[in-house]
Amino acid sequence: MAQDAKIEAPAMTAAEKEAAKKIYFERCAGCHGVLRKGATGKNLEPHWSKVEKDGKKTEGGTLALGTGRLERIIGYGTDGGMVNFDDILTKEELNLMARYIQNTPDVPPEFSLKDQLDSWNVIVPVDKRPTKQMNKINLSNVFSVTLRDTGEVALIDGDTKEIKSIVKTGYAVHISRLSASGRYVYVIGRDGRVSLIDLWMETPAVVAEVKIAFDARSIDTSKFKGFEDKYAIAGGYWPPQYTIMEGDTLKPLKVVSTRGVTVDGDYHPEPRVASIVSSFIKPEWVVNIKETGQILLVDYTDIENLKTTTIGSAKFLHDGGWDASKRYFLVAANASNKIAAVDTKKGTLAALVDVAKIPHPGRGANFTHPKYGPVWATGHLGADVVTLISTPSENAKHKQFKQYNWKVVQEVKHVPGNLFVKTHPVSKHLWADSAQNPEKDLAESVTVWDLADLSKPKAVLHVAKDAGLPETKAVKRAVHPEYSKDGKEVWISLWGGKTDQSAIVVYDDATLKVKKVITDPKMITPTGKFNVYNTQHDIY
Ligand code: DHE
Repeated sequence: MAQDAKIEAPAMTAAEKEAAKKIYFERCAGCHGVLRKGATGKNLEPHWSKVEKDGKKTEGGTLALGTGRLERIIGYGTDGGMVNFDDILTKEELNLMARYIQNTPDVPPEFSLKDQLDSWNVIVPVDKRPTKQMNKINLSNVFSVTLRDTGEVALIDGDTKEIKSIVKTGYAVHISRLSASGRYVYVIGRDGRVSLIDLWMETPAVVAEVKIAFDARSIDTSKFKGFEDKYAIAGGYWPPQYTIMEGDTLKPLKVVSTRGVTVDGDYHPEPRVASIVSSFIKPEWVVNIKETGQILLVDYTDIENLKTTTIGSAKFLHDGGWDASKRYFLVAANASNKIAAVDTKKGTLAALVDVAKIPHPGRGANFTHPKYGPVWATGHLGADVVTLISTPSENAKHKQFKQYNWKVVQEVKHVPGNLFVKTHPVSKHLWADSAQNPEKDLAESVTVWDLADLSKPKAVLHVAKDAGLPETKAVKRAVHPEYSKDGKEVWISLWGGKTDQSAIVVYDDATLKVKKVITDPKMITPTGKFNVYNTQHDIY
């Protein structure tokens, strides 16, 4: 689109800018980036131009779109995957955001090791903590549940379905991860606040906190033999960097910037840290850098002399999970429509697989396909399929499947707007949500397939209706299937508005019947749920 250099950005008062900045951080930065250079979402700079491979120059920008058009895009979304905000933002806020993004983005401040140390707070010192489990909860079947809009995490007993504790955390916790021992839960808020929860206390509570960034999504711990519970690592969206901390106190030890050059050879000022996972076969973390497409294998044996292997893959790395053997980590390069597979034993890229639009695996799902052997599954935000990729196996019985390795062996028909797929080693089912589908009924439902026959769904379960909550106009998104430790139950969050009654619906995986609807006035906007045992051992 031609860009008229004379167009000026709409004027804004300081108060308007402040209000817009807050909304941008909370609702937009995750997809479009703080500097608005785009990743999962489009570039939102006032002017941008890029030279395509054939030497053709393309120009565009928010200024050329103008306030009216931007208001409509933000309000109603687009076919390109932009979600609608007319049910979240008021008309005035839509106008405010349409004007704000035509102005030059502010560059937020950095956040140094000293800033992080200043924010560090050990609430219960290690020597004052219990030396054994002080409660009677079956800790390995506890679910750590994000209560997104209240900045809390609920710890729910998976056996009795009782909420055992609700702890204050950072804003909109993104994920929970477990220490190697299963004693500590690490959670990270979007605001970069890390909280360490000790499950051994009589009532599990936060024992240490630190802020590692202004904007963050990922955290994990050191899980290799000899390093259990020693370190934690958390990744920042802004500033683009990761921090290595002491595992039991969260004392920040080292900050490493991820600014650098993309796989195409261009410098990027905001390469955000996406998923992080701890290897079981080496003392390493796999750290996926979104905008550059570089996968870092960070060796934590000597953090003073940090050794990192940098593996080029594809731009816009996001979420991912292990294959069944836990040797290969498969990560979505979502806006590149690819899955990158890292061989963590060799420290090399095993494969770069072309898949349908915007893969979004969560952690993916591993099972043995009747025709193609071991496969890893990913859903898609932008396509109506669940993709199955064949993964290598050292089991002699799987020799005949080698020919399929790293190929897309099947695209199972689903609907667009999928966020998470899940199965369990003892389950005969594959579950997938469609939480971001524009149709209310589909957003409120999940689909289940029989692993022995993926030709058609076995059931589409309307989770919102099954919950029996009062019907409201607002969409109650059925999101994030998570198995119980024994693989016999599947828990689904119903993620509605902040003032709607929320619920977690627990299904029997064998019969697909509702076993329990967990509701509580204190359980507001549940999203991700992390079963202690399955998260500790990366079972999916
Ligand atoms: Fe997530 C995983 C980033 C929106 C719920 N999400 C991840 C991971 C990243 C990420 C990098 C992988 C972490 C890891 O494994 O170390 N998510 C982002 C975004 O940038 C994005 C697109 C926009 C944003 O502003 O945050 C985004 N995510 C969402 C949501 O809207 C969800 C549905 C609800 C919410 O809480 O905000 C959501 N993301 C989740 C969940 C996981 C996750 C539940 C963990 C999946 C798992 O099973 O491990």
